Amino acid sequence: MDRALIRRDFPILDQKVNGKPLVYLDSAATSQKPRQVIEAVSQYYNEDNSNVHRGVHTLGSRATDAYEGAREKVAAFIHAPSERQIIFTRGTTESLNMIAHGYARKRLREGDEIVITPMEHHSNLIPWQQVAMATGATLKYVPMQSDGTVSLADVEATVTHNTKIVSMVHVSNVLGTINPVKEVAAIAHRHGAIMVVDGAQSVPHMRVDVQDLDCDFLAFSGHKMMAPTGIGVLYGKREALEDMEPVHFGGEMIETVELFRSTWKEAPWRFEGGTPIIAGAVGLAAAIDYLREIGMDNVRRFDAELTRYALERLSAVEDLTIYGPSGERGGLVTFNLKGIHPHDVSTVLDSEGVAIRAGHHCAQPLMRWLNVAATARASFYIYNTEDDIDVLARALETTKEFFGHAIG
Ligand code: 7TS
Repeated sequence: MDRALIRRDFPILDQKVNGKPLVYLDSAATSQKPRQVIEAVSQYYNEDNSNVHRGVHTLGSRATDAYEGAREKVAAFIHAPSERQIIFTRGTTESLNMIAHGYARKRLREGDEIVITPMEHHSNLIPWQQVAMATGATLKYVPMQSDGTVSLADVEATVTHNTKIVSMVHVSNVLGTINPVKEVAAIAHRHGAIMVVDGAQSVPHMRVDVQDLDCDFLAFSGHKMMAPTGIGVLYGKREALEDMEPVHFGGEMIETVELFRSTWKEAPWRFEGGTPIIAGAVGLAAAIDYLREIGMDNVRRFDAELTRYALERLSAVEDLTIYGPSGERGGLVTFNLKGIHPHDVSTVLDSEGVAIRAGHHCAQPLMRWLNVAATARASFYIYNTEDDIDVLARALETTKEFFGHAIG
């Protein structure tokens, strides 16, 4: 596979920003979309658009086939035993909230424990805070090692027989840490707890096999894996889905409705109240086709190679601190330039055409753990090249010159 060829599939990358060729290094926030995905969505609206499940007309069945076909594609992509275990949601945040409010809130009692880590995105933290407050359960944190990893010994020491839920990010959106979620799931299960995996940064970038991980729930977003915004996935084991209540009530999810009570369809449809995100699912199916064509092992290799190159190149920039583990990590590099606020770094980089993200990255407890107010982050995907990293490194030197007085 040739990165230059892949890049040509992404029309948005072929533009100048502030007079400079665009270098897009913010894929952890959202990825760009290849024309194959844009065309699939456009074709759906041009030729097949209709509501699903209720139509007896031709367009209605075409839309239903496209939507349910996307579900099968997602199931195969993460190796789910059945497409009935795939619930379409708006994204990782909604998926995690559905677990917290549809599953955990009903089942947890005072004295029960929910175990997470300090590196969680707010989406895998605030829903658990809410559940803990509503049920009297306790929120516990597995401590982190100084390099931003989690040790299995610490997981063993934190999880007890009172633990009902362990929820962990697979790949950290700030540190790039790849957590051993398969081993953590085994520990959780030994204590009778379920394992929830936040796959927002892993599913787009590596092969994720839910049966191999043996997780009970997996949440991820389409927009970080080349699909449109507004579509996401919640995978659940059959038993876990049986134990989960819907959180969205209304059309589409019902079996029979009487004046004072109603019954629900079976999973996954009982969890998809209202007209679903049909065009989003069509786009997600096209994105999966695109990723499978490249091969997830190749995607992972590209990320790893580029990250190695970026770490090497950025280590050579004086006064730059890089956060996160030095070994195996996801496709991103988070850093700070001494004496310069990351928002200022990002502003100067933008004037050079380089798009990175600055801020707390929806991980304020992690910022406190790192003892910083904010960081800058460059994140990669298969359309990035070593040239992009070289432009970033040069633009960081320009930033230092610009703020020379600040470093002094
Ligand atoms: N979990 C992780 C690990 C994430 O990185 C994100 C989004 C989410 C959950 C939430 O996903 P959403 O699609 O529901 O918003 N992360 C980022 C980021 O790092 N910068 O912008 C969004």
